[in-house]
Amino acid sequence: MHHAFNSYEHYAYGADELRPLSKLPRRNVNGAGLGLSDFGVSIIDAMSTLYTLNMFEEFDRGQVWVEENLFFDKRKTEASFFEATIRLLGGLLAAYDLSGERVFLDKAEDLGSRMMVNFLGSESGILYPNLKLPQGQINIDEGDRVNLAEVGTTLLEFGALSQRLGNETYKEAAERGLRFIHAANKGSHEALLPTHIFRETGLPDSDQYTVGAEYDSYLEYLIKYWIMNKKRDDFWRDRWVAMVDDVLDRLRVKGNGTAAIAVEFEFAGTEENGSLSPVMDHFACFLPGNIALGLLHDAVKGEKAEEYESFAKKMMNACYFGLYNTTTGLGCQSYYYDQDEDKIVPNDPSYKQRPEVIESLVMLYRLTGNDLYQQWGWSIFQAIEKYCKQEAGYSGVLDVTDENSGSDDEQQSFFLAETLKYLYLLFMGEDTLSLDEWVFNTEAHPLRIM
Ligand code: DMJ
Repeated sequence: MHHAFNSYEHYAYGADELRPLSKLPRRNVNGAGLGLSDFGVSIIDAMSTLYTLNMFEEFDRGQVWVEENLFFDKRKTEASFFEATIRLLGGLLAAYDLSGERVFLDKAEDLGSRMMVNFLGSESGILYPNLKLPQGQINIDEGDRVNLAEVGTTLLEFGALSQRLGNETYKEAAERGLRFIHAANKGSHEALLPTHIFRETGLPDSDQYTVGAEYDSYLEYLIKYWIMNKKRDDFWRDRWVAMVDDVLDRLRVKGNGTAAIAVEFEFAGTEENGSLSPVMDHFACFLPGNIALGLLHDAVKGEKAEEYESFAKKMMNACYFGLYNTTTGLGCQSYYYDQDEDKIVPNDPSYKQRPEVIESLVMLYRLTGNDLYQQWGWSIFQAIEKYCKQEAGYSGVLDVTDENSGSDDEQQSFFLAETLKYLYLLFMGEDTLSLDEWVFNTEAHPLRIM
């Protein structure tokens, strides 16, 4: 973290990210759709990790930067609502919860209140995903089609904002669209929705089902929101259980434990046009950890809990061995499991510093105490040291199957927020950001359970 963040401070402070090879600032974070331009994303995303790792000098400099430079009424560009929520709003709220410094809550309130227009513009309450700051307008030409990760990843941040401000408006806005989606699809026998729905009706507009990209954090937040609200509203837990059940029924792909993966493994594939294809992307690997988190909080009990735990462990195998069993020991972005040949074929061989596998290792380690999960995390860390470390910071690599494929010249802000934080947590005792007291948003920003 010292090497990554101090390099960013030296070469790119205030820009969204560092280009570690070029030693230049990267001015635009390309997340889902539109980027976040010059919001100092790496600073805000790093704050909760800096605090957790006792890097208080860097944290204090970050606070000064936020006080002096972060103004949401001055930006001219559009931003992604999703990225602004998870990186900026989540980062500010976590910095507030950890440090108690009021400026972070004030900035979160300023941002959150400007984002409200994206909820209020639609009759269903399902949000418009393109954020315009500072004009505060929705783009009514965006079209009527939205993906569930974008519309469903709001509960924790807007819920937390409401709790801290004592103002229900934010939480109600976040809940309204999701309750609408549920009501609109109630007659359907399946809880798992496709990746896309219509904003005005909440009904499906796709026949693609996945727990990976475009869906992931919608599912992730249901159980986390239940936990964040001290398990008082079972609606959210019940939605999560119904969806996980559907994943196990419909998307489960079983491997027989030979060839590339020498252990029993299972994963959630992708269904399109009614047929299941055994493709696993890195995003989907949040799920073993998310299930482990639900189990740590007794979201299900008895036989169902046993079934969930067994699936989570086998999916962890599929994530670690399927993605990370490579020449470099770095994880590819996605793979295809050739069931006939019983072999793993990387689909996209790039390594993008993603956190999901390490996040799940932390949760499974906390659930089981099995230090195998630490060993896997340690070997990922060593591969990062060997292949990603540059003179300035850390980059991704172009091809994990080739030791000499070269760097992508990007140090992702989520590498600071998530990948390094989860690696650290994997080797700390369970009292460090205890899961009884904290819930992590999808960018690994810890929010205090209040
Ligand atoms: C992060 O911004 C978040 O984890 C998000 O949920 C998915 N994409 C990246 C990391 O892969």
